[in-house]
Parts: sequence; structure tokens; C-alpha cells
Amino acid sequence: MIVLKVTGMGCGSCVSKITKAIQSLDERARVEVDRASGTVSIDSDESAASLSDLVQTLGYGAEIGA
Ligand SMILES: [Cu+2]
Repeated sequence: MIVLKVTGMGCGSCVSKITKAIQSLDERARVEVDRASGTVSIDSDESAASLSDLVQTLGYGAEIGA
């Protein structure tokens, strides 16, 4: 399980944008977003670094770890 601290998720469409982007990288990824705490939990074979980079390319702040 990879946990990212994500900043800038203002609304529900941010959540689905991030979820879809992760699943386009790894279609089997399981993604759980807690927007209140800015926590994105990902069950994926992708590395934490590539997932964090991906979220950053969407325009959000992302940091690895809880
Ligand atoms: Cu939004």
C-alpha cells in the first residue's frame, strides 16, 4: 500500500481526476481518496515515486508517506 499526501484537491472532480489518472497508469490499481485529510491510498505495483510524479503532473502537491 502506497500512501500519498496530496494537496490542492478542492472538490469531487479532483478526486475522480486523480483516481482515473492512476488507473490509466495501472488499470488494476485500487485507489482510495480521503479528501478531508488529503490522503490518497493506492494499492498498485507502480512505484510510489511514479505515482507521486503522476499526481504532480496533474497540478497537485504530492508527498510520499502518511
Ligand atoms: Cu476539484
